[in-house]
Amino acid sequence: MLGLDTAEVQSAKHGLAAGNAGQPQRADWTIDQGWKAYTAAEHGVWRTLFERQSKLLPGRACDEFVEGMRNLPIGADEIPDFRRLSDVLMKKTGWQVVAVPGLVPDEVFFEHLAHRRFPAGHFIRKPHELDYLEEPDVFHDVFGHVPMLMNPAIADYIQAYGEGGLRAQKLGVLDKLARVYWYTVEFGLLRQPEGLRIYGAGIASSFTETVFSLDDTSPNRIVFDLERVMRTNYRIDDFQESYFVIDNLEQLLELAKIDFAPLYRRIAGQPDFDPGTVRASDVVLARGTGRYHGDKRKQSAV
Ligand code: HBI
Ligand code: FE
Repeated sequence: MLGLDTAEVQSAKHGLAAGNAGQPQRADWTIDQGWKAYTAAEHGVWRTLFERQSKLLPGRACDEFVEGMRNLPIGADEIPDFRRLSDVLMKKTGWQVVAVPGLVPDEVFFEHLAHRRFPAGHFIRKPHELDYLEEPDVFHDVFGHVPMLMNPAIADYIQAYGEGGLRAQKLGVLDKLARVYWYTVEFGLLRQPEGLRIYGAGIASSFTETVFSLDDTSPNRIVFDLERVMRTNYRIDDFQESYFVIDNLEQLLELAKIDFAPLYRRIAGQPDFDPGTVRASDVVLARGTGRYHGDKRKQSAV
């Protein structure tokens, strides 16, 4: 290994791991973040993403997100160091951030969450992928999720999701529970006195969806209802057709206390809803025009 310094070894690992998990070295799929191996170009991508998102989020992200961000060692200059994040998070809500190569198997993901460890992708997207990527990278996971983990309600809720995920897997109903995570932790909106605000990490880490979710007339904005959401399919490859809105983060804590088993039984065999469906029983805050996804469907039909 003479002549190969640690940084080079680490970058070789980055190259291998980015977007391609391969065989995990540890059973829990964690890896070293390899912070020293990030290149100037990688820190530069972080800066680009950080700066444009930081301009957009005031007045759009919820107060809890803004406060969490303010109290964490997350800035424009460099990709954050997970150890420093964990030091602050641990004191505040008992969470840690651990590095993973990308998506990990559901069970591994749930085990981490159940133990208040948030698995974060260690790689950063390439300059040509600023607005779309398939696997969660360090910008989505750290910029999007970690500020919310400073909030005690979200902190407990995500742990409960990890525990609930393990149970749901055994019951064969994970698809139902995953929808709840999707429409809250990833794409949730919150009603605050000044108006609708973002708390979902999938939105908060996306330049284009931040604007679409709040300002576009296309999507539906519907008051969150647990059973309704459990029955609603979602889009993984594009903006959501519907967003579900809660009134405060403590509502999520209430959700975490519910025994889902009877709900799973009740909705078993009932039909699922398409992502864009509005039901008569919905409390609709804004009925979407559906224009955005309608146009796309027309284009792909040609
Ligand atoms: N792995 N790293 C990572 N991040 C996720 O958000 C993630 C995952 N594995 C599975 C998964 N999410 C979801 O499919 C579960 O929440 C159902
Ligand atoms: Fe996420």
